[in-house]
Amino acid sequence: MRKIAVIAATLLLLPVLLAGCGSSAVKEENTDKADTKELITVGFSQLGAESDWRNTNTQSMQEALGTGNGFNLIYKNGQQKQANQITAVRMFIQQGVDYIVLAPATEEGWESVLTEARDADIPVILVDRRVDVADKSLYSCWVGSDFELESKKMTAWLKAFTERRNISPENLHIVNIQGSLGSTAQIGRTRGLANAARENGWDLLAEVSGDFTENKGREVMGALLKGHDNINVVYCENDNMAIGAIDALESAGKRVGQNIMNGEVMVVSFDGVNEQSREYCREGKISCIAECNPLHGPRVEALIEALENGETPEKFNYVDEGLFSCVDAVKNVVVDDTEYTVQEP
Ligand code: GYE
Repeated sequence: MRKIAVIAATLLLLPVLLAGCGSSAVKEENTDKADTKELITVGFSQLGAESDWRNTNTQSMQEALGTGNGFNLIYKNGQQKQANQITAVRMFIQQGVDYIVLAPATEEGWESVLTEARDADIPVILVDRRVDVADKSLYSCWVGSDFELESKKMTAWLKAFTERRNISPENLHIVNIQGSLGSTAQIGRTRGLANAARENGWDLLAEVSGDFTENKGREVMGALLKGHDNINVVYCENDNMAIGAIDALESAGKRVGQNIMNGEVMVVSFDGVNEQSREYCREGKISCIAECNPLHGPRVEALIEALENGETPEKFNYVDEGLFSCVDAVKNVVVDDTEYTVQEP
């Protein structure tokens, strides 16, 4: 596809190249254009700009897939709406890009547009969340996090914390402020908590989506406080919602912290990207953060390179992640036979 474009562009340029031999200005212009032809064009459909994690992820992609590294990146923000992303992918297909990178908002509903991309011979690389399609050959590969593992680490931390402080399981009254419903991050993090609550006998009072944004986190927390008077753990599926939730808790006269048998509300969350949440974690306002690594750019760059070389990269590529907390009751957790040392953010 690219080769054809290069040949066509060169043919179009030929008269200019021949006519402009004596003029340095024309030569310069031609050299620039010739350089552009070498770039690999990537259409990147990012799902939105809802969180600090997302913005860092976008930045990582823009840096790795910049012209300096041989790419021409076309970035489209889907504003958290799948319909916008489908339009963007169709536009990339029409433009004849070399690769499509898709960070899908939700898992369902991608079959048609991914089939269109395959029919156009454009490889698709998924980043962050996944798509639920029966035919896995509709995308080349995926890079992202194991969201359920993040949640297992978090709930292992919570279990260890309650054991160290002699808090019996039925005394945990938890609300889950979920991410955008139907997204892989939400599904994994919600499932991990629901399983742990069932296994440990925790009281899971409510699950409500805060759409991964600070404002929604604040709003949902306010509503939850009106509906329940015994909440002592708030499990937020990302840091931005945790920041909003803490605001709502404090505005309602609650104290956030670890003394949950004496009226404090424990907040835990995911990401560890945003500086305010890391500061809250150092202060103990957020008791634990399961890290979610947004730096996918260099990995996507390497995957494209592999595809360019005719290699078949691993289908699923996981990033490494840890656990942050400054509550000294828990030093490490073990999940699926792997030990994770709790780190300072
Ligand atoms: O945790 C959240 C973002 O899908 C991992 O989406 C991503 C999540 C991330 O909005 O902050």
